[in-house]
Amino acid sequence: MKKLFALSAFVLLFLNACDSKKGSAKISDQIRINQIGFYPSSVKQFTIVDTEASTFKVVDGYKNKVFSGELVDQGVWDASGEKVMLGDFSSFTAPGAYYIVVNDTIASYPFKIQKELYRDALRKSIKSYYFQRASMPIEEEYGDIYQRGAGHPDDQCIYHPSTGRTEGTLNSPGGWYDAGDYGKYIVNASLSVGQMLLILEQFPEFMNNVGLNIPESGNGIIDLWDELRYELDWIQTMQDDDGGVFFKLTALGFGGFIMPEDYDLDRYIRGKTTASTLDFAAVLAQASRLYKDIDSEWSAKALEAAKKAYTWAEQNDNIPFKNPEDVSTGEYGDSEFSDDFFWASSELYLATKEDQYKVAMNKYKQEYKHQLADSWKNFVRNVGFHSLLENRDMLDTEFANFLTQGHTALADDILQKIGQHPYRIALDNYEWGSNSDILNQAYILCVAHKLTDDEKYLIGAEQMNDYIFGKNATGYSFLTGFGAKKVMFPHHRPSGADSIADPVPGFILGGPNNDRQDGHLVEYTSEFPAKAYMDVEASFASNEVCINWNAPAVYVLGYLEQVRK
Ligand code: 9MR
Repeated sequence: MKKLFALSAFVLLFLNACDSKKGSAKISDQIRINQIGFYPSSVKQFTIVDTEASTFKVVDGYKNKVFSGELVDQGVWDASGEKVMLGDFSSFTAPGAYYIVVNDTIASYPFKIQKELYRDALRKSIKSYYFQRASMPIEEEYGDIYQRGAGHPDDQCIYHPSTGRTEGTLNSPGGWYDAGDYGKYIVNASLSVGQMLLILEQFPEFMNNVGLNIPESGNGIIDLWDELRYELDWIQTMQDDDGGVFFKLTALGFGGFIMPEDYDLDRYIRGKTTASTLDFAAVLAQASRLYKDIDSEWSAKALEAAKKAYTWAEQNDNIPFKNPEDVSTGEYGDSEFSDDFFWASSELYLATKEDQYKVAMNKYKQEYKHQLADSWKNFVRNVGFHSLLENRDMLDTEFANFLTQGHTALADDILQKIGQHPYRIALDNYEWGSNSDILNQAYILCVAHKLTDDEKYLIGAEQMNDYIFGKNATGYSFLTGFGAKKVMFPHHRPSGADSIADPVPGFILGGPNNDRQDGHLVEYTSEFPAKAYMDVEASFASNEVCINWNAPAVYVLGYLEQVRK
């Protein structure tokens, strides 16, 4: 937390300095810029809306003009209803703290140009998972002012009638809370861990330098591995003796905004499904491969569990999940399983090199379609692609080339959209969790960069990432605790109940959602899709946090920190 205070103090000092020195220029929401800033070598762009101005200046904290440039008209953006101009100062590379000034009257929020730009954001976005840990206290030593008691022992979870059982309980402690609610859901847990495993696979040495100050720190294992393991160990408790995997562990409803330790609703286990079983198989096979050298015993057990789950899913290949009538917690509804089969068989093949999984992978050959990833559902398939691409040397050359071409074609589509978009993003649909769609597209571009070493993909990933930190139609920085225009009221039970003004740091918010499923509770101030976001606690549809929204942020920030020097 001390760092957070230091950062806020810096922002305030800087803003004050700006106030006294920048004449009549006032900080304005009209300028939308990444409020963290830019690496020296990055493309540096911002938007300004509803202005007649045609030029801008980059000014340092002492009012010295260090760069001037032209604003380029982008027309009216239908999704925000604003006339957008774009400014670009990429050729300015000197490290320092700056702001944009237009017409000598309006100024942007301050930003920096520096190396290791996202180190703190990366650390905090991973640390947010520690704050989501169920069944153990968050101690002051690790959680600072966000310390809290242990919530949800989950040692005697009741089998809901949908499991077909009438007696006994399940011991299923640990794992992370899914989101602003206290549920634990296998499909989303698997996806989130699967996405973060890739950064560890690609850059283990780098991630070894990203210390988190969690209870396991100092045990000789990379902290991110330990954090993921906390979730993976819970995931394994959800497997039934026959290999099938229960769908979720939640109360019957969401419950109020209280701390985890004050929660006293009964916790239920819901029935086994095809998707939960396959996603379990996939992530445990992936983890078993990557944990082999760290803990061979754990790795072997994880692989056995994955194989058993896969066999169950083959025999039960069409069991969707539907909330029973008395249950209103998250559904993660999905009745299309070819993507889950694809991810699971790909990971099992990579983990075992066994022919049966290769055959299974080929069974879904017609489905080798790289997905743009609008919504978590589609990213399941991509996780399989990314693991295969990272291990191309294990594949037939023809197949490896086919996958590489598919991925770069998808990345090129994204780049083309970015090039035509006034905000230089590729999103055209604002749905639930739209910020994760942005980050997942950036994720795809990072993978394309890793494959090809072509700078254009890295630039695209950064342009998308700028959106998250303020270059968006709301002007908010969408990572809690970061940026000058901060989100203060996330739909996150501990942040709402802990009596601390600032929310728990390091969470990605859902973002603009034009479906406004919470419209009966929240008065949205804009009719426009790209502005369908409200920083109010009640807004579960636009202002919640979620483990699968943070996962691509961890990957993208980790990738940029590793690659951008
Ligand atoms: O991210 C999920 C989104 O795609 C769905 O439209 C929405 C409604 O089913 O649920 C979202 O996931 C929520 C989950 O069901 C429960 N925990 C909070 C998740 C984020 O809002």
